[in-house]
Amino acid sequence: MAEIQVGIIMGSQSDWPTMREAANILDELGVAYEAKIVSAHRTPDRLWDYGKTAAKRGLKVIIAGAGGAAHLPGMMASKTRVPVVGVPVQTKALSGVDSLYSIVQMPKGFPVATMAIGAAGAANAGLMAAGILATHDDALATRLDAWREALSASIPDEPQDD
Ligand code: RP5
Repeated sequence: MAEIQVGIIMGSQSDWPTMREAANILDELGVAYEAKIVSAHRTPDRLWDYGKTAAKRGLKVIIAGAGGAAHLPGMMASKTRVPVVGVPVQTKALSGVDSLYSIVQMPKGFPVATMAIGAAGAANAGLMAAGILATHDDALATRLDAWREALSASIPDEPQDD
């Protein structure tokens, strides 16, 4: 089995429908990943252990999604040098602007590469992780180029009536 180089973590089971978009992209591109629930507030010890061991376990990118007071991506970035890609999960109360602001405005020294709110952001997180890995993986780079070309080719020249 391929070595797991991407960790997808999320604050709650309720984040999975969003974060699955990242997993779907990685499946399409043949990138091995793990998916775990790691909550900054509900399971802080789990967060600490995950961050402490991430680099040693061979993770190259961590995709972290959370909603509301979304501290998971930033706290993970504080605990590991493995690059963290943050996904603000859309919330009912504030539509995910709360999540975005909680994730994006990191202090100097602990970056989180913050994606768009919701499903598009999660899918882009998968593509971002694949792009990072592709800098050192020619076969993946070829698959990613083909994925991007297929997307471009699927866009019609002209709009259609329904
Ligand atoms: C955050 O609280 C999670 O990331 C989730 O987006 C949000 C709500 O969690 P649940 O109450 O649905 O478990 O920690």
